[in-house]
Amino acid sequence: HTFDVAVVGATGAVGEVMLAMLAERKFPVRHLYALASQRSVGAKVRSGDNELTVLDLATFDFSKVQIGLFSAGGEISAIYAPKAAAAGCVVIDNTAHFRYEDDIPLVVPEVNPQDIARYTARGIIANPNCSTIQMVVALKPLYDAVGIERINVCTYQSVSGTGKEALEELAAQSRAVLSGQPVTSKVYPKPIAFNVLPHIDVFLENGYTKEEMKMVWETNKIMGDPSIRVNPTTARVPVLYGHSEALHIETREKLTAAAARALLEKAPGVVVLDERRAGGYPTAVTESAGRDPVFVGRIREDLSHPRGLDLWVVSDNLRKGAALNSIQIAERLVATFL
Ligand code: A2P
Ligand code: 11C
Repeated sequence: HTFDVAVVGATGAVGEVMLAMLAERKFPVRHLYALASQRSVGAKVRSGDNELTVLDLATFDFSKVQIGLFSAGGEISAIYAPKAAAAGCVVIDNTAHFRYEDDIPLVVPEVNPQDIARYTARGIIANPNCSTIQMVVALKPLYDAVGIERINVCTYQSVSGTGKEALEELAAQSRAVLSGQPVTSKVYPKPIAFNVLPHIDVFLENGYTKEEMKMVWETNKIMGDPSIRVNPTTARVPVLYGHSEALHIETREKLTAAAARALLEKAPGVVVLDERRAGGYPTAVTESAGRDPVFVGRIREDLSHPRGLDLWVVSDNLRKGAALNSIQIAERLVATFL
């Protein structure tokens, strides 16, 4: 059985990885359509050995496909995802637009695969935010064992989370700094090269940013437990690919670092790298960029809390944080429902 698939936002940072990973994972594709804005019509993109010509999203007939992988921004999904669903295409949407609606499942296959079945309500499945995905993959085995009351998390997020323009801005600013030229910022409000910005997405009334509140809302929804309290600070760092996170959690029952390590070592999608020596931990550049797992290190008991545990969690935001998670949802969808 094979499927016709459209990638919406095929020229973008996530879309390119979606095309590559469909080929890499041998997803059973019959016809693959690369869609983007009118600006890109006629451009060439690759999926494995195949070269595809980009088509205009605005005039595409979604009755030609059974699956649509959307990653062209929330405003595009708002318009085109319902149209595609009405034409009989199941949409897997990588934007925030539908995530918080009750009748839209929000899925991380390692955590709540059962929710995929609820796609029938609207024909849309939402893919969570990258920083949430890697956090819940790492926390699910600990949650199942001892419960989690509270999560304090600080993120160190790469610029590819913003998109292609941000990758170019970091490169251009880095060159400018190193050659003594003036630095100009367009994508971010302050320079990102050699800097850290405590700001991702827009500011909300409660003083948190939307990226931070995504981590709260999405964790509660994916874990199916509104009692987990989540307190995030999200920061942008001058890294190209891969988000890092320092998690400080309070479990319901005491869990030792050794027990947590044993649980994480057999958890799906997780690789533990925790050697308590120089370099014995995962980083975005050396372990995670271009690879699939959620890497976990620095596992230790919190000195300041009797049921506290600390973890360092790193994953490629374009892969497990976006394209890979969407394709894993699609793999389960076709295996069970289509
Ligand atoms: P395009 O390259 O034609 O602008 P990124 O997240 O890396 O910035 O990429 C955004 C993706 O969303 C690109 O593929 C971009 O296509 C696509 N996109 C942006 N605006 C539209 C639009 N109005 N219609 C279709 N695709 C769009
Ligand atoms: C970032 N997390 O790193 C964002 C990108 O809600 O899907 C993904 C935004 C989203 O900038």
